[in-house]
Amino acid sequence: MSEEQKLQEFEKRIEAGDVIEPKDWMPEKYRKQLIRMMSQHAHSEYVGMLPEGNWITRAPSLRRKMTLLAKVQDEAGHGLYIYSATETLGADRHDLIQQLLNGTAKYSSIFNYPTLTWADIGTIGWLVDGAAIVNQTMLAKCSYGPYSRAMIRICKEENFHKKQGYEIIANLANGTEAQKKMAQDSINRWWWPSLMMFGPPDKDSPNSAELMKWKVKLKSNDELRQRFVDLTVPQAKAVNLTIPDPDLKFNEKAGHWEFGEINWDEFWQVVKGYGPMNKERMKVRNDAHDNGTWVREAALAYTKKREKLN
Ligand code: BYC
Repeated sequence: MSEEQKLQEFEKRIEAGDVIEPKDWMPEKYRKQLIRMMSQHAHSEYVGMLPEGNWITRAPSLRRKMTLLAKVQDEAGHGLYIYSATETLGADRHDLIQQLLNGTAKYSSIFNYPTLTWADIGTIGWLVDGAAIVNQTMLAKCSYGPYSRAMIRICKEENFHKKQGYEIIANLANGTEAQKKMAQDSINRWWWPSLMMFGPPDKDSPNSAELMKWKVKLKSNDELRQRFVDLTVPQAKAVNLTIPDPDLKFNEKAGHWEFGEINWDEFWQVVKGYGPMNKERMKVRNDAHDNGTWVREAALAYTKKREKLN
């Protein structure tokens, strides 16, 4: 079969809703797109541990500390599933991690903002995990089997993350004046960056057309962003918190919440490495990697010894 015929067969399978598995033929561009997107996703899970991780020692109760610890561990697990899934495409996990550490790989813009108060931990669970669920529920139906299966498990865990975050925010919103203020301030800072998580507007998204053609993405960046806004506005109202957008209004006819202009200059600045915390995040991730050298060496020595004994 010629390459052209293989491509036609592949596209027929995609059209029919087939799931593509690692040993199936796939166009090189499909493989490359998946490695790009999945590795950025895995890096986001890894770097995403940092803003919350620095609150583990400052959680306000033992219950909150245990929950946060479990959540941060879950994020590490998500990174590992997705790095494993990239290996089914022939990527080398060490190369990918090296790209993250040397600053040549992208990860989600959202993790370059600081966690200034305890309320930020609630807001991350509610808004950031909430946005991730909207995106990943779609990806759980994507055309590549290992990625879609990883997403099913990840979404289950993210749902728990979102609930714990919303519970923190609801408690603060029902608390003292100072607690309410802290919750509102946190939403004011995280709302717009959460909308940016879905990526640039469709008209400026170079990868979307190809990803949608191959059913890696089933919905566009703007469609998912709108769904997130529609789901989240009533949740904010339920706890009497205000979304920091004077242009927010419900369009009865369309059945959607219309929202204001996103600051795309800020988004691109953050993506290019000039966000409030980019440098700090990369330093901490590199330090953690360096400090873990002895663990990797010990694990390798142990494996080699066991291989000799067997
Ligand atoms: N941040 O053509 P586009 C979590 C880049 S972690 C940075 O629309 P695409 C959690 C994009 O990569 C879950 N970069 O791209 C963890 C592209 O650059 P390149 C995070 C962004 O791929 C811990 C360029 O802009 N979720 O939940 O079609 C604690 C043009 O964009 C961003 C995922 O990773 C961004 N926000 O669509 C708590 C989901 N947006 O590569 C929670 C998986 C865009 O061409 N990823 N860029 O140089 C996706 O669904 C898609 O990759 C995106 C972007 C929707 C993000």
